[in-house]
Amino acid sequence: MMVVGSEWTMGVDTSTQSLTGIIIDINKSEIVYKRKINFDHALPHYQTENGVIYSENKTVVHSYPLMWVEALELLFYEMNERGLTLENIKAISGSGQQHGTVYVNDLFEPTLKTLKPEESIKNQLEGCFTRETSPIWMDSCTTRQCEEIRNALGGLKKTIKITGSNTFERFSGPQIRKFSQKNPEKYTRTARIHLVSSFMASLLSGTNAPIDHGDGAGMNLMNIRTKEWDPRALNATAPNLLEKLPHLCNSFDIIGTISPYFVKKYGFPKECSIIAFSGDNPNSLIGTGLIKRGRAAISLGTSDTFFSYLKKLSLDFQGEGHVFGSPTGDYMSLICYKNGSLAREVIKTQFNLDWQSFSQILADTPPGNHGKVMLPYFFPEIVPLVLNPEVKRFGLDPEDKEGNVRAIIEAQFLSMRLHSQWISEKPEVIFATGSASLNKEILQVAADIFNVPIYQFQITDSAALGAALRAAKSYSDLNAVEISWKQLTSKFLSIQEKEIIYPNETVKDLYEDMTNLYNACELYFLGKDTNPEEKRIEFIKKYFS
Ligand code: XUL
Repeated sequence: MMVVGSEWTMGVDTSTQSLTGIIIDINKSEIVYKRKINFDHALPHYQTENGVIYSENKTVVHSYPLMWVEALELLFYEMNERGLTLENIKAISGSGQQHGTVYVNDLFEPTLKTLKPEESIKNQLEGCFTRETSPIWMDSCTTRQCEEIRNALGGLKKTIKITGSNTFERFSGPQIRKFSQKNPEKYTRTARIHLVSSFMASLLSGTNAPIDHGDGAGMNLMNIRTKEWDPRALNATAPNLLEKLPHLCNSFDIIGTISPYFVKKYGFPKECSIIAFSGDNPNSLIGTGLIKRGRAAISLGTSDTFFSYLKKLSLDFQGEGHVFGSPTGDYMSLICYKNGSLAREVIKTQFNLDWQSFSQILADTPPGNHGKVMLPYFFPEIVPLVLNPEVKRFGLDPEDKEGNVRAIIEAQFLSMRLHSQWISEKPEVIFATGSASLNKEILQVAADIFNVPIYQFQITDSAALGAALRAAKSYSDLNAVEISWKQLTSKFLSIQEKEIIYPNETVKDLYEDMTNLYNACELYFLGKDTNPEEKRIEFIKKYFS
């Protein structure tokens, strides 16, 4: 193919706290532009707290679809202001926080098709929603609906076999069911129910966009084997649901070209391809180069996730983990924690620390924390399921600054190690992404607990980068330029590698024992086992006396 001018692709990630755009030059293998728009700061009129709005008891957690729309336009406006040649952008893909649902009426699509460049999209879309706010992944108010759907599908095992996951409070199916039960009239008027990813893709393509298999798997509605909507799951969820859902598609499908609105208003080329958007975790799989066995990633963001590439479908019948589609067309496993960065922030703020002093404490305190253990349920937790948040400390004074800092970080990775044991493909290396992955001392704790090397990247926005790489792959395929996932990701990721953090072999046994101790504390908290105090004393005797 003859190369005329620069060839750029773009990834846009609509996450919980911000919207990030990354542009890559696919011939020069470099990042041309990166910008993060923080919702609280850039769009204060929505009055969000860390990008969301909480109900009083924190079980209902929503956000504003129009805020995401405004952030997207702000991103493009700034790109124009910076003098970027948007004509070079040949393809765009995107990423969205998973599970969140957007409810639009029958005006949505006709409005998208006729957007006027002299007005903002936000103003033009104002009358197009049947629900002004969207329940997002942090919402945990659908326990009843989870139970109802699970029972209708024949119980836990069957639900997992059909949809790839147990029913979870944040998953789209239970959320849709609750909306249809509480607001039947609004539900009836809903013409389409989008995920955050397909909603954002709809804006760019100017039409109701499909849902890809990666994000579709996080709904309890898609059959994980056939990758089609499962009629049993749809019937168990809400009436006439099939007609309200977008089509399903491959993550690598080109779903159209960019809507004329963006061509006229910002100068995108009219042939710019829009590639199916996907969830942030499937995008991060590509953005961290997880395209072969033996590799896993931890993403330390608003949510902490642990995920890995799966060549073959492998399900967690304990019901804690999930299997989603991978953008390569295979599968990925994932476990997700709500007590990620927001929980770390609580401890940091409580002791008036900055990240530097927080890290220094981690460097100065011993692995094993003198046997002090914390179960860090500052917010409702997903793994294990804790709906009524409570922080439980074992041998740990709430005022002990050093002890609490080390305890929260150890707890987060001990829990990941413990609850990822169902994943058949064991990691030999772990890639770290998300804002907290900048913190080397946090990663050292992870390396020691998992006893594997951790790779730190310079770009911590793996979801946006993954989307830009996915756009590059589909664009190359379209132009018959052969490039494998491996070639593509290594071109961009090898230059991003910052540091490898090696595990300290002398604490291997200590963390083996501490994982068992943590398990005992957790089981006790959940009412499934006796008080772990004796085990804790034994642990202290073995390692600290
Ligand atoms: C994954 C999950 C979160 C969101 C937000 O199941 O709920 O990771 O995707 O990042």
